[in-house]
Amino acid sequence: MIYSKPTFKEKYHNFINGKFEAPVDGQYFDNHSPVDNKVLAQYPRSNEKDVKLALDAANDAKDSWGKTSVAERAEILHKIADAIQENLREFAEMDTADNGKSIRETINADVPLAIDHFRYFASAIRAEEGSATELNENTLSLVIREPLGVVAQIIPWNFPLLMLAWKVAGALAAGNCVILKPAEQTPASATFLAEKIADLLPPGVFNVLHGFGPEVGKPLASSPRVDKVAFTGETTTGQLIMQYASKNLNPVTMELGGKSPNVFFSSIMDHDDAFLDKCIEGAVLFAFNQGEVCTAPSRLLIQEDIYDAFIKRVIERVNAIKMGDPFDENTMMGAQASNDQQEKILSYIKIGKEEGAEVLTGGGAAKLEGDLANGFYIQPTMLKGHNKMRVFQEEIFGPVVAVCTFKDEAEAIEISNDTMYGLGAGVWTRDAHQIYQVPRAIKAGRVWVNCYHDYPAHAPFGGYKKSGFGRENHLMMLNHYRQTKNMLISYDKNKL
Ligand code: TXE
Repeated sequence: MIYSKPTFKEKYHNFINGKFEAPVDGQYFDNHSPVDNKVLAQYPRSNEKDVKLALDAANDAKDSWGKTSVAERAEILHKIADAIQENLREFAEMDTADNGKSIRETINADVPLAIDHFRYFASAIRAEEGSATELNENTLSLVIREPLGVVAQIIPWNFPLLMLAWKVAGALAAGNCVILKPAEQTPASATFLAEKIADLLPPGVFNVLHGFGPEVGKPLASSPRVDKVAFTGETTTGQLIMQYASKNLNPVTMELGGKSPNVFFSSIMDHDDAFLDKCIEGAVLFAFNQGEVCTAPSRLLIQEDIYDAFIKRVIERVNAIKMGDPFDENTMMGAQASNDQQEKILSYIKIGKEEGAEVLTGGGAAKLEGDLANGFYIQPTMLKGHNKMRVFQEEIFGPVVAVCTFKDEAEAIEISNDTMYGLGAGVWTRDAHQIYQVPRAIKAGRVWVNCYHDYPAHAPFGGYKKSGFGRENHLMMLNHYRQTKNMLISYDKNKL
């Protein structure tokens, strides 16, 4: 079945104070689809004047929203989930048109997961219990959580709706007002969501500002009228955003880049069975979402005694990946998110070749036919080399995996930890000792063992080292969006 590109209006607006507002200075930018490089629609090129309007709205709304009952907030979050569910196909088609990823991913993963994140936080806040401790017979310690107030959330383009859900669901559940800045490459689904939920939330609780990082993200993150900044994107952008927020001593959470190792031990080839097939699929997941995933398993580490046999089967599987029209439900890999992104990936493939890496498969742009010839497609590419090469150290953010071998467990751990990042990792083995000890030794916030690319709402996600800090999803996210108040109550009539 071939899905269709949704119909876009010519022009969209910001969503501020429960209404769609044209940008104050009347400037817009064209949003192109990476599928065929055609213009989808125009979005506001906002600046600090629009930021001020959103800040006014959110600050006006924060006290009353922060005081809504948990039950009321939970019900609203469920209704947001319902609204996405009712429009699942449109959201999927919109993200496919906007980002270029295949419809089978948006319809089966991105949108259902976004729904589940709203449902998870709706349920999680109902199940929370407080803490009261009797410190001695006359003193009670109460721990109370309060919303922070207004939070700025700046998100990237690789999972437009899902990254929104990761940020917004927890923040609203904790009782905050949100000002969201979607990536300029993928503004569509945030606006579509605002249309669908405009009547569900009081004005000012959820605001969407479109535009470019330095023009709208910077004044937002620098404002003393926000109480927290949450960011997902490139490590260097995260460092800038921390500087802006530091002027106000505002808390930040940072979900940044990665160069995740995916480690395959010899024991996987002890039997030719379903588990080995699963391992081969796991090795090919570098191409999932065109490799535009912060936890993409972009370094493939294979124990040297199984290298020849294993890599042969992995390459066969990579060569069977069906590239093509992202709207075709049989397509596994669609377009890269933008022209810039395609150029960046091609430049890294060139760097890899110049560094002496061996091209095992792929190695260039993919040529598609018709309108798709104008889109931004890359062949899934495997480069064999060693961990000191730039293609092993720097985030490419494309369907390019850097492959190397290792001798033993100690070397696998050493190579895994030898980058500045620490976001994700995969470990594949039949050995019970390795199943526990190797993930414990890898410095990364999420280590998948005998699986990969699973992102449940109730498991914490975040980075070590230069991959950031703070956690998203799971109950612990709520405390990144709340103040902790301690009340110490004395019942002693006499002593201080
Ligand atoms: O990211 P940016 P870009 C990596 C990936 C990719 C590279 C560049 O390697 O190739 O980053 O992508 C906003 N103040 N990741 O340029 O710049 C911007 O408008 C405030 C990894 O798109 O980090 C967008 O909304 N905001 C990654 C968001 O930041 C600013 C996901 C992300 O853009 C800003 C995306 C500024 N000065 C890219 N500059 C991951 N880890 O998931 C930009 N922005």
